[in-house]
Amino acid sequence: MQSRREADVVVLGAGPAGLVVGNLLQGRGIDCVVLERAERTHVQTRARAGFLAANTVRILERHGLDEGLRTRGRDHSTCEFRSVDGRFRLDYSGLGRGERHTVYPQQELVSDLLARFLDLGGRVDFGVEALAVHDADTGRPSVTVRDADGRPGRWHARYVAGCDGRHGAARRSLPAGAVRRHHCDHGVSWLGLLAEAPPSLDAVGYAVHERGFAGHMARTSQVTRYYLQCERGTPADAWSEERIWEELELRMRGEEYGPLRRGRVLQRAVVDLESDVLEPLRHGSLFLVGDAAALVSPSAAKGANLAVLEAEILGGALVDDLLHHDPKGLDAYSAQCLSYIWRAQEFSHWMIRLLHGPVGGADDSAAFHDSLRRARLSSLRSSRSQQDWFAEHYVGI
Ligand code: RFL
Repeated sequence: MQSRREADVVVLGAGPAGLVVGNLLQGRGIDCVVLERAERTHVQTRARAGFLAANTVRILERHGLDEGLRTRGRDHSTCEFRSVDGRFRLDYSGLGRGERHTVYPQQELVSDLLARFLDLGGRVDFGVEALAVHDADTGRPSVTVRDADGRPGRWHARYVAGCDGRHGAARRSLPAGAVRRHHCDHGVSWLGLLAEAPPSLDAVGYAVHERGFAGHMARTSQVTRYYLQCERGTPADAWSEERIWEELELRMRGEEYGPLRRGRVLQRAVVDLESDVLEPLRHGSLFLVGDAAALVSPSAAKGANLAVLEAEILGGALVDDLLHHDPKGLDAYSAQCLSYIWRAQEFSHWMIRLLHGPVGGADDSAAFHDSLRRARLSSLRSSRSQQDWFAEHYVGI
């Protein structure tokens, strides 16, 4: 027997996107529910992003969702590039629009958003998996679910906010031909690591090396994220901790610029650098938000920032429609978000070409592309206008 449940807005997924939408709706008294496949502890401990753009911080501030990041987040405004041509630093708070990042781990942001939503009286059903969105082309969509006890259920709504990521039910429920998927596989993979070690430099470190890219990103005073470019298909556990640190040391040129501060590897995962964009982001009463709308490769740390921005736009538009019968925001949602998404994609793509050599082979074309990459780094090092452009896009969204 399926129990019948209703809300004005059913939000799929309790990530940054779903919880910002939920907070905006709940804060205005709109009847909504968040359905989340995972358990609460999993959602609150999933370490992913860490660099929040200035605009993300402003959005969270605007809606009173910034208390944790204001007290525990740390300002960050320097990145350092290392390559065969030496190293240089950019303090981007003095370039472009003069903005900074706030370093605040995604799991902490999610925990804050969740706590606030629950304080406002919001409802999150954990352990409930959305299976499919039905009748999105009507004004009365529904969502079939598998409840925490394994039983089937069905939610009815006026709108569904699909914030359930890249492999969620929202994407799967789009009828063939309704939405176009633009996809790009960058042919590059990263071994993403979280190490129980203090940061090794007071900057984001990007090392361009003939053995492949290596990256260093602060998270907290005791935990640092590292990335190592690896061959496609490498299992996450293929490298011993010793090999990981040796490879990081080598690619980051520790001998020349100072050794890395080592520690236990707490988490590892291989990420294939891929990007995609769905177009349009609305199908009737179903809206795609965050990673469900577009996957941005982590090369420029844009994913969580876009998720928050799109969630604010959708949340505001739903409030206008449901409380003031003004559908203009919902009508404009897709085009407005797509313009931000494509700009973020363009910059992430540029970063990928800045940080990685040609994949596969050492033929003439590979050598040509490698020289282009060196030229790109060289103009970033020496041209003020290039640095301003970089800063604006690096920290902006
Ligand atoms: P999320 O965070 O994936 O949340 C989706 C939620 O939906 C749930 N879910 C379902 N619930 C119900 N029914 C279903 N059928 C469901 N299917 C899924 C999931 O359990 C989950 O809780 O998506 P959202 O909210 O769109 O947020 C997107 C961001 O999480 C993502 O873009 C970023 O983490 C990307 N990213 C980074 N972004 C940044 O802005 N800055 C960074 O520094 C940064 N670093 C990263 C990253 C992503 C990484 N990975 C995972 C590739 C570093 C890494 C390693």
